[in-house]
Amino acid sequence: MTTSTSSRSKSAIGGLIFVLIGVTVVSTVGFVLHSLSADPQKKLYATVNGTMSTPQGNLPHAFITEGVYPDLATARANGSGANNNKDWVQYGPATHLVLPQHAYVTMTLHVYDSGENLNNAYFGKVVGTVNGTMTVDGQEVTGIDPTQVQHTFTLHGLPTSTQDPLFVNVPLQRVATDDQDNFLPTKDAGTNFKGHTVVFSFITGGKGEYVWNCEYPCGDGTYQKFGAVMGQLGYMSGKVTVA
Ligand SMILES: [Cu+2]
Repeated sequence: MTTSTSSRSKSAIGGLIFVLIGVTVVSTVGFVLHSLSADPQKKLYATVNGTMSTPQGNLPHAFITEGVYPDLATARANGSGANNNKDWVQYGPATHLVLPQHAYVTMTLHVYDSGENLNNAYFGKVVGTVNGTMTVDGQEVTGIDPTQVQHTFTLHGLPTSTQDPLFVNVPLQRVATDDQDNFLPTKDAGTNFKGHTVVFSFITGGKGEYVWNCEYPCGDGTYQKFGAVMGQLGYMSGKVTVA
């Protein structure tokens, strides 16, 4: 009798320990995944200023500005990269952008990096913007030479999503370099002649969660230049919340 009670309580304790281990494993995994996907910087909110008349009626006109930098020092010199610790190419000051729903969004990118060839010429085209165009240093274009790209801003949804589709691709014109890899001055006063200014607009639908990334392989050689920076949130990829 005593034996059977004690073995029953032993197996109850064993069961409890098993459950506790299970809970610990699940919460540790959850915590790790959560911290890996946490925003590396503060969110950047688009500011609304006036309205824009569009085929979909008068929409709030929202503005948002980001920079694209070749390294941490250039990012910091331009007020970006405060929370970044890797000396990598990077977008800034934020990689989680918040845009208003049903709005005409004008995005300005000041871009300071050099570059090479795209591995997929598709991303050299402007896709999903108003009129299918962007301006580069004030000149309207529908794409750029795929050998002259520094990075891309490619905004998209997730395949399983039920929210409104949103796809924008903008290739960013590289800054030319001399044969010692020094940046050559540009003609763009908006970047103090150190980069290019890229402006484009697109129209948001309803609320949703989207992601963006760079489609120019700018990482290290781990896998076809898709290693390092291309695999870490907060530099060449991030989130877009339409709220
Ligand atoms: Cu990139």
